[in-house]
Amino acid sequence: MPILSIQSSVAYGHVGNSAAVFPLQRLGFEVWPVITVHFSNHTGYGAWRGPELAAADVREVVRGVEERGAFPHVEAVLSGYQGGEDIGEVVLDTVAAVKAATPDALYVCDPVMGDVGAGLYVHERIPVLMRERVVPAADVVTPNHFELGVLTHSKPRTMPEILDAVAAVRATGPRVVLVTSLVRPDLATDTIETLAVGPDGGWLVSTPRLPLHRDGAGDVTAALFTAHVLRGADLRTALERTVASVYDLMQVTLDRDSPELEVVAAQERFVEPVSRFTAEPV
Ligand code: PLP
Ligand code: PXL
Repeated sequence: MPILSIQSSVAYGHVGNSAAVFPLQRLGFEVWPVITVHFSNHTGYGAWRGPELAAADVREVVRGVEERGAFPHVEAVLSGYQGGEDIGEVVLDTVAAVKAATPDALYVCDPVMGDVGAGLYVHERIPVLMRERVVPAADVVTPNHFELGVLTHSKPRTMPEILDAVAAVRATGPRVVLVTSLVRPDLATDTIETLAVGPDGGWLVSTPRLPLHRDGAGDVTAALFTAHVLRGADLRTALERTVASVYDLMQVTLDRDSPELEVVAAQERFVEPVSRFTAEPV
């Protein structure tokens, strides 16, 4: 069943829907992309061209999809980079309408706001909306370490602090929290962790930190995690498969010395990752 994916689109490179749609399709999912911005490239370059879509335009596109009688078929709504400050309201209304048609539909919110390196890179009102309205409406949220701090007004560093912050997010609504790009000061700097916490507990995966950063890795992570959850994988398996594929994608990108995630070259790795990482309970 289809995934309605509300995210940015870029012509050059791979972030937002331009990172998420193809891996989902490669895994066999039908995807209906709704775009929130149409940029030349991601904002990490410091310069880009193209419009943020007006909320009214995004709403029109969603309405047209609904008018096809399609909402009863939607298996999940996935949202990412929002662009304008009022896109959050459109996402919330879309989720409500999809859930009215399909109560079991999943809402996966990637609360894209920034990262440890760049800081906050969205309009200043977005964190408030995300914290107070959007995240509470989600079934699954996928913040990175920095965004977990923004959502909880905290700077969690140690594992107990991180688990407290995750519990605080879960208390607002979401059943599952996936935290990406965890960097703990008490851990070797060449290690990166990914944490998944659900109703039955939490799992942590450690991987080597590859010497590159590429925007869009979080978007691919959220997409793959959504796919594995929809396929019925338990939390641990969904986490392990997601991390293995993203690690492979980073490795392929590094091998090719590419400025952008090599989502096409790495396509087999979404289906059959080469790496294997084992999650430990936390
Ligand atoms: N996720 C995984 C599983 C990784 O191995 C890496 C880099 O090695 C990243 C993400 C990249 O992290 P970031 O986007 O925080 O630089
Ligand atoms: O990867 C997050 C993201 C999504 N969409 C756009 C971006 C970024 C990060 O910079 O610029 C347009």
